[in-house]
Parts: sequence; C-alpha cells; structure tokens
Amino acid sequence: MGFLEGKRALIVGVASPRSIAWGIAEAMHEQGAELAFTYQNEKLKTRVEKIAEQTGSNITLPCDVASDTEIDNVFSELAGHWDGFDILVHSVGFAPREQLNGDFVDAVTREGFQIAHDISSYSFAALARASLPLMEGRNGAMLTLTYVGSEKVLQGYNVMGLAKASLEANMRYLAANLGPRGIRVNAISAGPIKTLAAAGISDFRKMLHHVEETAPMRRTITPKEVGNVAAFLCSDLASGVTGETTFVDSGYNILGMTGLSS
Ligand code: NAD
Ligand code: 0WE
Repeated sequence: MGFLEGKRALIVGVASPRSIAWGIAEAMHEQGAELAFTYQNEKLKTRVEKIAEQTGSNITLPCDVASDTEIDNVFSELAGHWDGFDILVHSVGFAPREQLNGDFVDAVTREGFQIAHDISSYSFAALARASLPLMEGRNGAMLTLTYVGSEKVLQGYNVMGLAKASLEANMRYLAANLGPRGIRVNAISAGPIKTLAAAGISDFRKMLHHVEETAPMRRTITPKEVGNVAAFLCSDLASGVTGETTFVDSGYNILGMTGLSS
C-alpha cells in the first residue's frame, strides 16, 4: 500500500509531460493519492486533461493565478468533486522574458518586478488561503518549488531570484500560521531541469553540463526525483517537518568555488 493512500492532492503547474509538477503527480499517484489538476489557460487545457487521465484523474480546472476570481472558482468547483482535500502543490513561476536577460540592474523594471512576485510568490499565499475551507480537520500539507537563485546570485536569474526569496519566506509564514490548524508547509529547491520554463533561457545547456561536471552526484536530477521527495514531504511520514526548504539538486548547493574546471 502506498504512503499517500486515501489522500487527495490538487496539483497546480502542469504544462507538459516534462513539468516538475508532472513528476510530482506521477510520484503521488504511485503512492496511492487521488489527484486533481489546474491548467493556466485554454491552450493547455487538452494537454493537461490527457496528462491527468494517465493518473486516473478527470478533475481538471482552469486557473490563471493572476486572477482572484479564477482562484476562487477552482475551489468552488473542486468542492463539487471532493468534500475535502489534503495536499496542495504549487509549481508555478513566471517573470516577463526580458527580465531573465543580461544584468539584473539593467533588466529590472517596476512592472517586471511586480509580475514576477505576483505570479511566483503571492499566488502561493492566495492558493493556500483559498484551500483552507476544504483542508479543515485533516493532516494537510502544502508544497512549493523554489531555486537556489533565491540565496545565491546566478547570472540571468535576476528578478526571479528576488521572487524565490519572497516565496521561501512566504512558505515559512504560511507554515507558522497554518501549523496550529494541522497543515504543514514546505518547499523543494530543485536543481536545473529542462522544462518549458527553462526553454529559451540562454546558456541553459551550459548550466546542465556545469552541474553534471561539478555536483557531488555528477548528474542533473529528474522531475520524478523531485516528485518522490514531494510525495514524502506531503505524506504523514513527514509529520514532523514544516517550514523547511529541502534541496533536490544532486548536492550542488553545498559547493563553493564551482567555477574552476576539473
Ligand atoms: P513548467 O513550465 O513546466 O511549469 C511552470 C508552470 O507555471 C506551468 O505549468 C505554467 O502554466 C505555470 N504558470 C505560469 N504562469 C502562470 C499563471 N499566471 N497562472 C497559472 N499558472 C502559471 O516548468 P517547471 O520547471 O516545471 O516549473 C515549475 C516550478 O519549478 C517553478 O516554480 C519553477 O520556478 C520551479 N523550478 C524549476 C527549475 C528548473 O530548472 N526547471 C528548478 C528549480 C525550480
Ligand atoms: O525558475 C526557473 C525558471 C522560471 C521562469 C522561466 C521563464 C521562461 C519563459 C520564469 N519566467 C519565465 N518567463 C518566460 O517568458 N528556473 C529555476 C529555471 C531557470 O531559469 C533561469 C535559470 C534557471 C535554472 C534563468 C536564468 C538563469 C538560470
């Protein structure tokens, strides 16, 4: 029997079969969880429906996290399918493309800053609050995805680094607030993975190679490896863990002076 048997999870952030959220969905499904999905827009609807089907799920709901109305509607719709749920997965990040090019000081704009923080950080708190009525009285868990660019400066990550720093603090404040209600809140800091969110990032291949050459495990990680840790963190096996950022990055973050080639 899987360790998520009897648990229901809402997965926000599947866009393709390469999405980290999809690795999480697969792992949670393997452990016996029942799943529901949201999709960002009509363009992604049929794709997410197909992916959901592979985990036996026919609950797919529209949700652009920029919209308060769409966030509210997800949970009123979900209440028609489920009388409650146990796990919220937030796997969403976005900044306008031009924010991720060149030096931070040149690229950052008021609007770029606002969008990055709104979509990548605020949305976690908004979804968490909207989840509460349906998470009442269960051993609930929430999870978000972050990146080491929140604590170390990475060329080109720019305003996303600030947004991820905000997201991690957001996760800790939620953990403190929701602990008394029996809900744990954690983050996974994943190493670089070639997903849609990485497509078109200049030098992304170089970054993957750099990790393969220097990380303690001398390789990159897969969405499924993130998924397995996500499944654990959102299960009762992790009942004593909240407010934590767990790295799933083949150990890259522990290193210093990684610029020298071996
Ligand atoms: P992805 O493109 O598959 O997923 C990003 C998701 O964000 C998509 O499903 C997209 O629809 C969603 N999204 C963007 N704007 C949205 C909006 N306004 N409303 C609703 N959804 C919106 O890429 P991914 O790499 O799986 O990214 C998932 C998370 O993992 C992100 O938070 C990302 O920052 C984080 N992360 C990615 C990597 C990496 O190297 N790929 C590493 C560490 C952390
Ligand atoms: O969080 C991310 C990517 C987030 C992201 C990606 C895009 C591309 C498409 C946010 N917004 C957008 N906007 C778009 O228009 N990662 C952790 C992957 C990533 O992105 C980088 C990285 C890494 C790693 C950007 C520069 C440097 C490193």
